[in-house]
Amino acid sequence: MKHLAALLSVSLTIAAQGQITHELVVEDDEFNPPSLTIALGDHVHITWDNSVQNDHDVTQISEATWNVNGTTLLPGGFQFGVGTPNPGTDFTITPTATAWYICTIHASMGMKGVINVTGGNGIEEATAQELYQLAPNPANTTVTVVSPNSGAFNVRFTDAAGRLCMDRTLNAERTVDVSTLTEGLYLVEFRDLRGKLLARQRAVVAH
Ligand SMILES: [Cu+2]
Repeated sequence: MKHLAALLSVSLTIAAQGQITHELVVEDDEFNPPSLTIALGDHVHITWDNSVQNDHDVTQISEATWNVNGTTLLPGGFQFGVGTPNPGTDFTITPTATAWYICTIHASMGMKGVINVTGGNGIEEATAQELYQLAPNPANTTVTVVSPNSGAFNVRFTDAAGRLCMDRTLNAERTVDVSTLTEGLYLVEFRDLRGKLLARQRAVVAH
């Protein structure tokens, strides 16, 4: 518990200092990336790709509207780039809550995106990156996830080529068998059961 308190204190400092700008690019018929996860206070810089030929806008809508491919602007929401293939300028937003957005022209064909904002409603989210740890690392046959999360969550190992090598749901147990993984460096993602990214770490497997 003392250890956890120390971690929390360090992590809160990091969370308060680090404001990052994430890039969001409008391309023909898609937003890249369509899903962004940012920390509270981070900025999102929106630009149009040079190759864009058709009109696309970036319009914030409610989650309910997003779910049914609707296009009604959220009251007070952001809207950029209406009526032009390229507005000729860029925009920076600082969402304080999860933002669902679409292109009003192409929402029905799936030109939709979401910006998830973590840290707005719980200490676990704000500090997740530092609180989800793997030990030992490098790992030989098993690796144990050290986390403040007492509930179930997913842990996914992706190799250097981007292949998903393991996808496990951890309930009460926190130990993962890595004996079947080939040696190398893995990206490890922790996600809640709805698929939302909680944290990323790197793990080395060496037998
Ligand atoms: Cu569009």
